[in-house]
Parts: sequence; structure tokens; C-alpha cells
Amino acid sequence: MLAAMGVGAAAAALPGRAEAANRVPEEAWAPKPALNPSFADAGRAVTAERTNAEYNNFYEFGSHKGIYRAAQQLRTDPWTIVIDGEVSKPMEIGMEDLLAKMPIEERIYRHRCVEAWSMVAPWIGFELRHLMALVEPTSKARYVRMETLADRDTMPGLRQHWYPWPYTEGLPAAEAAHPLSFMVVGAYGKVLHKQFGAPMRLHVPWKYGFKLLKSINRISFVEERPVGFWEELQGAEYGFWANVNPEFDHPRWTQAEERVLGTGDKIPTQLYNGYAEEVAGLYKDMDQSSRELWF
Ligand SMILES: Nc1nc2c(c(=O)[nH]1)N[C@H]1C(S)=C(S)[C@@H](COP(=O)(O)O)O[C@H]1N2
Ligand SMILES: [Mo]
Repeated sequence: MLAAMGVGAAAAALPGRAEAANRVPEEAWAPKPALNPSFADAGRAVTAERTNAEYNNFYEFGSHKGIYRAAQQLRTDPWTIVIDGEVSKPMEIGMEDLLAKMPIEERIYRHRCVEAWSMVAPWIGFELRHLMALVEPTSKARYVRMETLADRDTMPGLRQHWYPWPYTEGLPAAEAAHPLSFMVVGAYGKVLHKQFGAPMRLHVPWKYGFKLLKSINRISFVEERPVGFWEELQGAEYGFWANVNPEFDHPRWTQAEERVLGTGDKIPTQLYNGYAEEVAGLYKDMDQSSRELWF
């Protein structure tokens, strides 16, 4: 099946396009990666591309939802990713070379933001555990810390000096190794739009959006739990359970419901964003009531 997707050809279609600063770049994947049948349906309608592409959080380009025009300044070619820390094979690898090594597929995932809105996106990408296999994390690699590009020339948000740039987030290695943890390089059958975090962003579908950093250029395997962008800024607000359990309210937003983008619907939020069957086992030994836990 992977060979049939023509992974090499898909990778070759990714970088190197001179993109006009249009709203929605039109590059197509050739050939289109196959939809993984296990993720063909997220139980809700896929959010319209335009709706999704014009409602984003990407603070590097401004702290409001309408950053898609500004984000077209992002330079994604060439793009190099540093993978370092507690690994046997640290590397600095170009986006094209990385893609040529990864099995690319399409998956439809639910996405929920801690601000209580949600969407459904048809992502194209590969499982993070395949990237991990490439660098061989050591037994000391307990967490994965990722970092977003911070380029003052193209990212006006970086002038907001009170934010702890660069945007970083961390996740336990066990979460990163879970087959649902996905590195996204495309969406809606196309190369990833810049506002979605081109050329590569993370999607861990049972965790809320702020964990899913965009435009990743460094991945470090570490022993100590990394403190992410939002935790550093507002330590009291983004604890673990508030991130996955609708019964734990964020201090400024109830987490019980969510507004489905592009519809008038408000629906109940599900434990682990509806992925409990797959992931609850990861947390079975954890204190289920503490607000102090951080991941
Ligand atoms: N680098 C970076 N990554 C980021 C953010 C950001 O501001 N900067 N915002 C996060 C938040 S809060 C959400 S909800 C999602 C939004 O993804 P979307 O714009 O594709 O919906 O990106 C996440 N990744
Ligand atoms: Mo978010």
C-alpha cells in the first residue's frame, strides 16, 4: 500500500514552489496519498477548507484568528530539521530527505482548541514513531521537546516580546510513540498551507491544539520534562487534565462543550477528544484528580 502511494513522488512535490501570497495555495499532491481506512471518518463532517484556512492560531503572525495573509510570508524552502538530544543517531535533515524516508498517508482527525472551538481536518503526514525509529532514542529519552522557527524578518508576532519565543512544546516519549501521534505535512490533498504550520506540524488528536506546534525545525529528546510556551507564560492554566478531560475547566473557559467551526453547533466535548479507547491506557496509573499534573 505504501509503495502504491508513491511516497517519493509525493515528497518531490513538496518544496521548491514559488508561492504567490494568495489565500489558499493550490499545489496538489501527485499522486495523492491513500486515505488510511482506519481514519476515514472522524464521526463528524470535515471542516470546509476555506473555513479552516481562515481561522487559525499562529501567534508568530499575530495573536488573533485572521493571520492567514500574514502567514504567507513564512519561508519554507529550504527547510532543515535538527533532531538531537538523547538519541543514538542525531541528525540535521532537509525536509525533502525526511519525507523520502517516511510512509505518507492521509488521516481525518478531530482537533479541539482549549478556547472551546473544534474542527475536523484531513491531514497528510506520517506517524511520529517512524521519525523516532530513524534517530533511535536512548533509554534516557523520556520526553520529546519540539520547537517552531522564530524568524524576526517574516514573523511580526515575534515583536510581542512578552511571549517566550520560540514556541516550544513537549510531550512524554510514550505519547509521541503512540500510533495516533502524527506529523502533518499536507492537508486537503495539498502541501500544508503556511497558516497551518508548513512545512511540518504536529497533531496528537486527543490533546488540545496548543500542544500541536507548527513549522517545526527542531526536535529534541530529553530526560527532564520540558516547559512549553503556554506553561511558561501562564503556569496555572494549562495542566494535563484540563487538556483532555471536559470535566476539568480551564480557569477562563468551560471545557464541557465546543463550538464546531463552520456550523452553528455546540456539542459536548468528549474525554480525550473521543480517542479514549485508543489512549486512556497511557494514563491509567496517573492521579486522575490532580490539577497539578503537567504534560
Ligand atoms: N508555532 C505555533 N504553533 C501553534 C500555535 C501557535 O501560536 N504557534 N497555536 C496552537 C493552537 S492554540 C492551536 S488551536 C493550533 C491551531 O491550528 P490551526 O490554525 O491549524 O487550526 O495550533 C497550535 N500550534
Ligand atoms: Mo488552541
